[in-house]
Amino acid sequence: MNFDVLTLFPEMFDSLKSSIIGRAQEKNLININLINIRDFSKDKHKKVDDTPYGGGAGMIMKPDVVYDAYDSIQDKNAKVIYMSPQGQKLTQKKVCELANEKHLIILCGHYEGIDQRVIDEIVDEEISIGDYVLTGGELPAMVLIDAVSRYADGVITKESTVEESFTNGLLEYPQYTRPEVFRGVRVPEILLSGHHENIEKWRKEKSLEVTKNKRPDMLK
Ligand code: 4GY
Repeated sequence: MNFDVLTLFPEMFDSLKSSIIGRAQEKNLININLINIRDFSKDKHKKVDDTPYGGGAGMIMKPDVVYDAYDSIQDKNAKVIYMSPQGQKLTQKKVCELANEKHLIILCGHYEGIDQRVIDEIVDEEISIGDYVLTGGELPAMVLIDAVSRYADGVITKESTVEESFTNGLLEYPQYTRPEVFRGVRVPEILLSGHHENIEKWRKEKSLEVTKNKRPDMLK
């Protein structure tokens, strides 16, 4: 799985060096290539934005600079995704679909956004991580990379992607580890029984109960 990220703030992606995604990169299970859009400014002041035609607040990212950054990527078959609150909502189903792509290019806007002409020219899909407005597309891009990378071979166990919440339409059952008694509360006795069938039955019941209580909308 290959990700190219077009951004004005590549340093924001440093957190992907940590934990599971960091390890996945070290093992070459995924590849994340950060492209600084500012490197493609032709201007001596490295200008990447300008005031909006028609007036209004803030700055708009220039289409020529964004296009040249995109054009520096050779693969014209890669899917180009623009992170925006106007996009289709990201779901586990969408994550799973994107995981089947070999190469994703993720475009991150900042300020008041990007000139519409370059969006229309290069973007295949607009994706939103939720109905709220952020200062840029970088955090959403990291959310997408994290969620999609979990499906790349070897990043996590197959069981973890198959048994998790949303995949089976239910929330996860509660989990416990040592000690057996914590602040006077015992671990559910059945989990200590070693009776795998009963444990599986209990977990299914708990999944259903948790979903009923926390996300009744998921059962409708
Ligand atoms: N929500 N889901 C989101 C966002 C910030 C100005 C366009 C979101 O995906 N992206 O809030 N993005 C804006 C900032 C340019 C993107």
